[in-house]
Amino acid sequence: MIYISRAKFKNPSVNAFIKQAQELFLPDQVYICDGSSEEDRWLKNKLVACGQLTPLNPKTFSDCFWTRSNPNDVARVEKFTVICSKDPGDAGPTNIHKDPTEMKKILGTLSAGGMKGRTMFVIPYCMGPIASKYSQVGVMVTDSEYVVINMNIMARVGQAVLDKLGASSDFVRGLHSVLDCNPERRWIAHFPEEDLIWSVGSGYGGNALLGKKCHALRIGSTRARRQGWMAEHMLIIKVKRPDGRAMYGTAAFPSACGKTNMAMLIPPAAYRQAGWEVTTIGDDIAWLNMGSDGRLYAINPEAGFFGVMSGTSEKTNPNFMHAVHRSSVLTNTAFNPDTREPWWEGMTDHDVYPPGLIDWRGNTYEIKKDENGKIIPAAHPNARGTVPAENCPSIDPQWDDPNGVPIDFILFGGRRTSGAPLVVQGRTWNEGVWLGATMSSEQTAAAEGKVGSLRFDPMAMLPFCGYHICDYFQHWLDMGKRLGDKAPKIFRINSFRKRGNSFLWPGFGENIRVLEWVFKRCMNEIDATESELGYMPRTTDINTEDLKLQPGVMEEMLNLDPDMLWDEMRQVDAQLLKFVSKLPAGLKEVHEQIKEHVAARVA
Ligand code: GTP
Ligand code: SPV
Ligand code: MN
Repeated sequence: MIYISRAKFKNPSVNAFIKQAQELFLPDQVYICDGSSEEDRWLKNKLVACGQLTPLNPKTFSDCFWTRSNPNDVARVEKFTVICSKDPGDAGPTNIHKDPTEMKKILGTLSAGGMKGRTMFVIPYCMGPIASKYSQVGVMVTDSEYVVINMNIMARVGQAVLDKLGASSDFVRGLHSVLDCNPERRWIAHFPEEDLIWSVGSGYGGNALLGKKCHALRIGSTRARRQGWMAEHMLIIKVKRPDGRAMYGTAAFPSACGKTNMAMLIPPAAYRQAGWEVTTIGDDIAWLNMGSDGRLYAINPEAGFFGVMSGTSEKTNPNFMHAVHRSSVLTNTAFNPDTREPWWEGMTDHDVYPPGLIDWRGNTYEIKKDENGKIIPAAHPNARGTVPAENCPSIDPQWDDPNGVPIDFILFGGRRTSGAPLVVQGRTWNEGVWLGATMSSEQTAAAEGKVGSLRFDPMAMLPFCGYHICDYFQHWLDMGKRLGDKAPKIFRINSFRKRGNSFLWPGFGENIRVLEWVFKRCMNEIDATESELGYMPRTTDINTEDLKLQPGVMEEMLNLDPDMLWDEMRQVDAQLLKFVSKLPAGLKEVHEQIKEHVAARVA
């Protein structure tokens, strides 16, 4: 056995963990990462040499690489993502629970000798700025060089982390092996009582970059509840107004519903010229702690973005487009061998497939249609770019402030083609919690003009809450009580309402117009009308100048159709019924009140 440690540390708990992992996986080599750029370079060269990474055109994509994952391994797998708490009741109705002892037996058998002939990399990482008291250290082992180079972008990695940890045993342990990348031997298992993650059989995204969803959200949320803070699936932004005032806010939208885009929002020209500015603190995860002044402070636990490439263009998200051209890793996009550049659907206005294009599976692309007549894309729809946060032109100077930024507003939102209004504000914290707890999102195939079958995704945390969802709701209510009148204001927004096949709201940069109203509400500068769901703008309260909206569009986006609302209430009822044995009284009370108001309107 060869043991290489570039990092220097004296920590018996880390050593014990490495020894345990080594005895389990039986690698030929153990390599402890120091996170240096030389080490990163060496690993990338190694992957280029074996054909796993393709260097991109250095003139246009400097120090960037293209790679493809196993075609059976392209996204998070919720079916095999499990919470192994001792008591099944602690995982609750929204998680798949496995008995910890049994799961360890299964994983132990699968993992035994799984790294024979390979190197086991040990990655000491820190979620959050090294200097922040809110940050957390993790130590993960992996047999994937791809995971190491991605973790180097997504988290703070290496010597500085070990220095921060010192001799402490307080770190999240992560065991990861791709094994033979077999979907039938794939588990993403969490042991919240031991701060342990054990992931096998996948090498992609949230399944494998253990700092992200596994640590920062699933394990993180259980720690947050115990310790009185919040771990959320939220972007973090700063919004600056022409009068120089600034606000910080967070927004929770389900996966692929616009967080990265809003995090990097560029206001339209007239707004920019007037002095509006949005800067980015985070695009996917927020850790929220109560500061000594009683306000809620957010840090971004990540150091990079793992953003969806499909649909990303100079038009929709110029900031991310710019950021991805330097020191990034592109996974499962297509590749243009002529220009040596990556390619994906929606990169330009109209998809013009370059000749000789290599698709995400590594084959020469041919335009083919599926059984519904839809073009089979060349880039995988979940193709992602791993990008250092500091690449982003809109990155806020305070994005890595150890104290975090004080939060004024929280947005919830999903993809709703009908029914859900452009924006509504909870009258109280608890009503805001209800807006988040009952939020839902539609699949794009939802029937036009009808309330489709809604997929509920409370606070966009359905796949990420590591404990009983009702305890999570209660934790939200408790946080509100502690924050009192210093609590952020809560809103629910929807940029995806449609008429026929087209979106009613232009979204993207134009969402600044909604943020403008949110800003005014937080500053107590504008009153609102009251609806069954909460405070809403009058149709003239949202600035639509230069938008050329069709007549009646704002009315439509702010209209709550009573029948649709009632239908939604019944679906919310059915949803909450699943949690009935443990639904917090505070939430139930709000729900009954809102339902009563809706019922009165329908009657
Ligand atoms: P995860 O990284 O999976 O958590 O996703 P995300 O929430 O960061 O979503 P992202 O910003 O990557 O957006 C996903 C898709 O929604 C992309 O195809 C975007 O082009 C599209 N999208 C984002 N914002 C808007 C919007 O305001 N309006 C419309 N119509 N589409 C949007
Ligand atoms: C999400 O699915 O919400 C993501 C991508 O941000 S992953 O890192 O794979 O979870
Ligand atoms: Mn996400």
